[in-house]
Amino acid sequence: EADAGPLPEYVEFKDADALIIHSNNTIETKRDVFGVQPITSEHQLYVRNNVTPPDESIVADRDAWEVSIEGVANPGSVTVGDLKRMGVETVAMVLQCSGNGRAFFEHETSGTQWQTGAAGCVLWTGVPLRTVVENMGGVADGAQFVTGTGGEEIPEGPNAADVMVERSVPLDVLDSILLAWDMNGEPISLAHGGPLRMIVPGFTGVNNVKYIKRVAMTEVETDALIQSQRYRLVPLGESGSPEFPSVWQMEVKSWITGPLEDAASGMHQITGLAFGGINAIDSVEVSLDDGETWEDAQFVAPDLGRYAWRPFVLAKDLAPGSYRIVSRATDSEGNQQPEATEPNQSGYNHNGWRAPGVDVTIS
Ligand code: MSS
Repeated sequence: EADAGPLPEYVEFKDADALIIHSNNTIETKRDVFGVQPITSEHQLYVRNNVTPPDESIVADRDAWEVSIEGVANPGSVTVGDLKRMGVETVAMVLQCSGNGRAFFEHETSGTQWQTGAAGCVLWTGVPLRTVVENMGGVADGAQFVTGTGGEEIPEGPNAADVMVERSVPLDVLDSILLAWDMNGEPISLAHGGPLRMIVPGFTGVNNVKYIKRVAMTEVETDALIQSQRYRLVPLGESGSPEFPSVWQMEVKSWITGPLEDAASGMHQITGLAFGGINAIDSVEVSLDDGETWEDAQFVAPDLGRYAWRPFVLAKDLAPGSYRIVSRATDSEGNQQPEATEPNQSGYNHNGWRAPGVDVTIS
């Protein structure tokens, strides 16, 4: 584990004690920090940037930020100020990096060895993209994807597509997408994509493009490297290419948040978090013997909607001994976390229940 601090300047406002700093642009929330919190504070939320974020000056006059809307009958630019007059909605959503849990795969993976903390559940407020598109005459004929472009300054030239953050998601999720300006009721910080971010509920982190400057309904997926070769479920030993599935929808997942350390015998509340990803969460079980026997856990916070996570508890009177505590969630479609996740080259979409288990000795 990396030491706390110093935090890079653009995330200086964060709580260093709550975070594992892997690098300047990969910062994870410590496992014990989550507890049973239904919403993750911005001070504790993980950060991941693929390229250097834009200058702080882009959040100086937020309402003036422009986003170009293309692939509609009447394309054009709109400002955040314009968007705020079109409509507003709020969604509670798990924001989770595609690589969260990479450290739990058995094969060697390059990339940040995230454990459980490249995830958080936050509230996004913004206008539904559907409303914006209807205001501009509707989706252009033939469109099949929503393609969002990040606002980083990318030097033009033949290599631009190798570094730019541009992601395409299927057009059939258009109705759930937001163009958001607030996170947890505050203007989105630069670190998390202010002044405007494209939010695709139920899709992994990378699809939620920060400082969005262009949204296009496109016939094909972008050829940016981050879409065409990276963030794909590539079989071991192969290299990234558009023939392999894109990392899009998140799957059902849960993990234990406590106890994480040895403790004295007696009454304990086993705690954790569970979410369904693209589907709602239905239920979660806990095992104290590495999956031999399971008991139903109980949700302890209101249901904040299909895309949110739900904290759970299981009260146990623990006698002295060794325990391996694991959790296994089921979504509203009956999908259950697998024991282990099928390996993929870059270690994306980990949701196996066994590997994130916690060893605790009770004395
Ligand atoms: N966006 C942009 N513009 N840029 C970058 O870099 N990254 C991604 C997303 N978006 C980016 C963007 C990723 S990759 C992630 S995870 C996310 O974001 C994160 O978020 P936060 O807010 O937490 O930082 Mo992985 O799948």
